[in-house]
Amino acid sequence: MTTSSESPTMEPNFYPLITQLADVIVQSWQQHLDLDPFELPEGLGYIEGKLDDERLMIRNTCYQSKHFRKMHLEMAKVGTNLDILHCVMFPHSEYALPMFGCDIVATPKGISAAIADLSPTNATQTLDPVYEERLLEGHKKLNFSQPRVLPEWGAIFSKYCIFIRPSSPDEEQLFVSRVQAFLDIHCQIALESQPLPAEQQQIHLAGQQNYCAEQQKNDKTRRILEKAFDAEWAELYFSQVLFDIPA
Ligand code: BLA
Repeated sequence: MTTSSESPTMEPNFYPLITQLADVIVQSWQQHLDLDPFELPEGLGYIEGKLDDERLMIRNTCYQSKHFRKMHLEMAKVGTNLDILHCVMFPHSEYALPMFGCDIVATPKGISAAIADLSPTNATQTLDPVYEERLLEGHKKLNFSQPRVLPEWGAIFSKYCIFIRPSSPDEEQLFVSRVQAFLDIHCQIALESQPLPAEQQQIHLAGQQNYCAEQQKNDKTRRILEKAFDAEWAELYFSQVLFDIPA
């Protein structure tokens, strides 16, 4: 394994939807929010490992803002057969905000999984009515031909969660436009939100802790990381980079 904070000199080629969505995400953050850099733990910004003699390359981009403790975008390449986009926006728990999360898993045959959600952090596992109001209209118009069934730990997601295998370029673009809508809605509502009284902040902190604990049950992600590195490193990466539980 080698770890380095430097970017590769060669720009890797990702599955086109991954590059497109990464641009949409970063542009949306830049458009709506005042961004400051967020430093990932030492040595975990740019990573290379080996998986079945194939290269694993992980590139992380990370920011913070007034309302978000950490906005993390990861693009990963596993050999020549698997491209991954992973993104999570962790709110500061002073605010009653949900978690934005998105994951795309692409193979040369197409995308096997595309998932995006605004996931509740409150005690009732429901979204605030201001989110409901803005999400409902667009949700009714969505029609994907290959919806996928969430794993057991997927109870953390909202009823607006999209989990699909896109079956055409049109469906890929429908997915991107829905993620764009999630980001616009989320950033706009975040900018208008005020800090909660201290006793209510605890609820949203617990909600984020639960979200991270459940996401860490994703064996498919863990297996990839364990094969490329080892179990100990996978645990470190899961708990310090992908889903670090805010203290
Ligand atoms: C599924 N995630 C997967 C799969 C792989 C990864 C290989 C299986 C694809 C399939 O079933 O078709 C791999 N994802 C990764 C890796 C990283 C990654 C290696 O992010 C990072 C290094 N996952 C998330 C986030 C969400 C998420 C933020 O990271 C949701 C907001 C969801 N990924 C998610 C879900 C599945 C998945 C629900 C399906 C799991 C299952 O079917 O059991």
